[in-house]
Amino acid sequence: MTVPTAVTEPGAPAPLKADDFRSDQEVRWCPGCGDYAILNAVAAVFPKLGLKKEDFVVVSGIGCSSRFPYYMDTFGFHGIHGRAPAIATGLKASRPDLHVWVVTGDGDGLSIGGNHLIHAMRRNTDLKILLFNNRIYGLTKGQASPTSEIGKKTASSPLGTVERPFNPIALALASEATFVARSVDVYKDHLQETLLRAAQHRGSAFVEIYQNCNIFNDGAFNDLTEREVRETANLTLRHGEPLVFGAKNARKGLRRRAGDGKLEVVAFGDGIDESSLMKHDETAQDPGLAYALGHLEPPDYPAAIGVFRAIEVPTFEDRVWGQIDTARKAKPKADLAALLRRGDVWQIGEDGTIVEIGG
Ligand SMILES: Cc1ncc(C[n+]2csc(CCOP(=O)(O)OP(=O)(O)O)c2C)c(N)n1
Ligand code: SF4
Repeated sequence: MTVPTAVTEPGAPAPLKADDFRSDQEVRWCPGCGDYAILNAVAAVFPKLGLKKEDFVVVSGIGCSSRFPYYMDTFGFHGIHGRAPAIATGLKASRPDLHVWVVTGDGDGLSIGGNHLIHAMRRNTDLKILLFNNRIYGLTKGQASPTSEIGKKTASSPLGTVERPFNPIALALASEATFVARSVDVYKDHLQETLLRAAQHRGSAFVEIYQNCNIFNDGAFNDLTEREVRETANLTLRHGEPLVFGAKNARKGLRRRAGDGKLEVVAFGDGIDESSLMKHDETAQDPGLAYALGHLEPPDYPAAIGVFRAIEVPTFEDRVWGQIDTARKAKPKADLAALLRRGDVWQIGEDGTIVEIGG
């Protein structure tokens, strides 16, 4: 049940590098797809964990993003649509020593797989769950997904979608994930930092990654990522620090509005400085502020990126193995074969005869 330890013993093999985690498979994503940047970030983070390649398993569902396990030189499992969390939960429960990562898309994880995803997080299974959010179904050529905005015209919504989108951060918080974060495919350093934090967390670590699908939803995150707007459109969350954003000479921040308590943007000056702003507390037991931060978006607010929540509670597999240990101690001589044969059990012989072997 222990997490594998770093390879530090004398005579241990040389530390691994990002390239050691890349497989020899031809990468089949469209040129320019944001998935490449995420693959590079994951390959850069894995060696930092000091584990062996065979300690990692990457589990996916179906979608462009779910091709991920082929491109990593680790163990991997390309599952069926939406079922990566279920497969990963079974694996982690039976082999808690493995470092299990789930790669899923907004369609895979939030539509057909929504139920599986929320329960993996509710249980606090020690999984690192990366949700590639391109707000579209990429693999099936551009249908609306559960994160597509209202009015989005797609192959499946020619007049514009009429459905309200999911907010993945809110969903993860409501499911009681113990680590909830958001990053962006093109924010190389931020993405790596966030993935490393997720990797080091014990429990369900959910990371939403805004990912550009340049073929079917190009520019979906331009209002954050374009150079001219980056400084004002992004609020980077830092534990214990005030919620500040904006250009150096035009700093702004967030505070609670008197009266209704809603988050409001205030500009520095006229008595307003860092001390008048709210501070970010990723360890808060009450996820209320994290929930509000997860909903902020341009143009009225900056979009929050970083770690919204990081709390420690026992993991699913710790509880499962704790219970197994208790049961084993209570009945050290339990006989599984006898248990299975208890009651009315028959064996059918090759000649068709039935012999009663239980009861
Ligand atoms: C049971 C089942 N239903 C539907 C499909 C068709 N299908 C394949 S991938 C996909 C959605 C993929 O979208 P997303 O998870 O957002 O991944 P992306 O391709 O954008 O990375 C769908 C609906 C399927 N493969 N299996
Ligand atoms: S269709 Fe979109 S998500 Fe899929 S590989 Fe191409 S660019 Fe990437």
